Amino acid sequence: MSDAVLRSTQGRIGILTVNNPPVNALAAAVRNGIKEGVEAFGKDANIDAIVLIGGGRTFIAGADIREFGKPPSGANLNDVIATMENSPKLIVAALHGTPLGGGLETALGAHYRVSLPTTRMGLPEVHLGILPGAGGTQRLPRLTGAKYALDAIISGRHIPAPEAKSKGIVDAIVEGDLLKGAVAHAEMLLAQKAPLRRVRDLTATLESPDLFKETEKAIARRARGFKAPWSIIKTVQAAVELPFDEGMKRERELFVELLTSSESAAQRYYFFAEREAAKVLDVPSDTPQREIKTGGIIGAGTMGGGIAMNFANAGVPVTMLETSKEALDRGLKTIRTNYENTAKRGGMKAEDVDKRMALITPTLDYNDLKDVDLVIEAVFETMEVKETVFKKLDEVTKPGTILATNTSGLDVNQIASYTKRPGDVIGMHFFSPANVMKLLENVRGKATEKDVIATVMSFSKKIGKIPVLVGVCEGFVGNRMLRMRGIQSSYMMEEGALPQQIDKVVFDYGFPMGPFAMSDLAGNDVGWRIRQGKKEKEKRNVRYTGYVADAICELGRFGQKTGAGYYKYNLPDRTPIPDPEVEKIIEETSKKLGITRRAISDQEILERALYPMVNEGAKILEEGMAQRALDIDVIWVNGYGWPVYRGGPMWWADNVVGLKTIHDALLKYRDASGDPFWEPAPLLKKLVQEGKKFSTV
Ligand code: T1G
Repeated sequence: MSDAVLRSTQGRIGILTVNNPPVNALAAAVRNGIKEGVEAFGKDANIDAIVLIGGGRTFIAGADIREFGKPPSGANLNDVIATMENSPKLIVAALHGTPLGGGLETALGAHYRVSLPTTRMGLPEVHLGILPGAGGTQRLPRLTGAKYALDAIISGRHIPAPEAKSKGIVDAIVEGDLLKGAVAHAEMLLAQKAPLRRVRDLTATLESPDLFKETEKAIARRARGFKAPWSIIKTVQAAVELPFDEGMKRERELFVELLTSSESAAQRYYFFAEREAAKVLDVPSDTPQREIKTGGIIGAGTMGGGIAMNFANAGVPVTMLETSKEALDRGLKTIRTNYENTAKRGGMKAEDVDKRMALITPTLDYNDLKDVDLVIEAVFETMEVKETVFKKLDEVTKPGTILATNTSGLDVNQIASYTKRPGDVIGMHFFSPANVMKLLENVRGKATEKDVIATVMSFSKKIGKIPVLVGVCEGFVGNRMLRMRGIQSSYMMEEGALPQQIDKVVFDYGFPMGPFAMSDLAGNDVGWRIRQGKKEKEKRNVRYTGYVADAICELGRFGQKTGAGYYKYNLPDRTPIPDPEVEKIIEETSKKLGITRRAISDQEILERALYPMVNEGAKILEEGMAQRALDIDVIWVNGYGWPVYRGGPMWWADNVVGLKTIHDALLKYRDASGDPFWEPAPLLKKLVQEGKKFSTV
């Protein structure tokens, strides 16, 4: 008997406690332990009922994802659950923490379920590119009806216990000591001679005959490119239309199909990558951290305001500084409007709007920041302004205050050099809108102290962000790689492709939109001013990328905000419409550049848009600007819309395309264009020679 499932008794109640920290994942030993425990108590004349409970912080949080793809060992989960369901002794599952996936499915195999009020349960397999493969798609609809089950399984959301009770997923909410409550509940059921109620015997009600068709329509946009949501619809349909065992067969077929798909392999990789990215290789997890009880924000503009909201959302008081009362009032007004809109959409309680606003203190005086623990500067992106701000912060804030800059590409080491405490300076690059976007690129300067890094990485999680640590280089990781796609997209436009063709290829690959629609959204004038500022056009032996972009900007085509950019827009409708005017500008530009336009295939567009990003990723890795390839993937999936079912640029290169294919294609384009832009990164060459992957770096 392994100690993955501990057996004990209380009176005539047998207790099975799952003991597999940190989240009681259903590893083989756990599956065996539950099955053997139920069978043993089933034969034990001194036992009348069984309670299944999780030790530690949660009931079973699902199958052990690390076991996927490995040869099966131990009892099959469906057999374990069938053993529970067919047990001669009444079984009560006692739920706390996060009973998820196979964990909730196991609980649905019990005859009754009780839960703490704080428990959050669900079937989130869709986030791993699969579906519940242990009866969840057949049993949940039998408890809640098809409509609710379909939404719960397609969204993969965590269901709060009170809602689960109202839907019949759990039978009772237990306050205080869960085990005591569960044993009492079992004894009450025994006293009532309650039946051995099997969920499989219930009927899955279909609330409306068009449910499945309507659901397909409803999810079409957000489920684009994913496989699992569509299979989930088929499984719940089977639950409604087929007898239980046939429905289970259908579930198994579709489960195995998804489990062996590249999409699920990518999403399972990403599950662990996101967690690994939070760890810093040379900063141990027990590194002492500085306490962040209060914050300060310099700048109440779009970024500053959004960042301040993150603090308030996490209950951390924050002081927001601006140079003028107008700017301060404008910033506060925007924040309040954002909160009020969220409350209108039901995303927060109306009374919480004032509570959050009360945590944000406006000021015009730097001295009001002297005692804060963390200051984040979000002012205009010029080094002159950064210098003024950091010299002032160095002067007024107490020793130990962490000084962070939200710059999206300026040299963090230079900014740190404006202070006498460069070890306390770090970059915290938020993405717009800062109160919504999950990604946070934390930028480690050459002097940044380890306790500052440890503090900022965990504080990032506290404010609901997914932190990734990167080094100081132009554009850090995300923008630096994005620039590569931008360069080739401009060149392909001059050589023969049109914005709508390039955007369609990138969109069909799975990005929310292509580079030109994105530029129209962000405003083409932003890049135009930067190009003019940097006099890029005059640079010798660097092929300029802005000929077409400049031409449309000179006509005031700044994008959505002016109703025209690379596309035209029938505002307020923001659907991009291809514009013959732009086509004419592009053709004239090609002529001026002496370029004979040619047909460019979608495959060439995909390669020229994405392969240089992978190559730049290799350079970033070899320069140590990212710790691991997975960090780059987390940045791209979370901050730049890389479809998660493709894993991210580095995983995709490693596992779908293959590094040799990319390497050889780069050489092909180099030789065809003579442009050193295409030179494969030394790391890529080395890995190809050694037959290795980015994941090994
Ligand atoms: N398998 C293996 N390891 C897991 C795991 C799992 N299911 N869940 C978590 N871990 C590890 C995680 O990698 C981390 O490790 C540590 O536990 C703490 O996790 C048949 C097939 C439970 C809400 O999708 O959503 O059941 O980094 O940092 O923020 O139908 O983990 O410390 O080394 O995330 O408090 C379905 C996945 C599986 C739930 C806790 N279940 N887990 O969040 O901690 S598929 C899930 C979570 C399935 C059946 C199918 C979260 C959590 P390390 P953490 P957390």
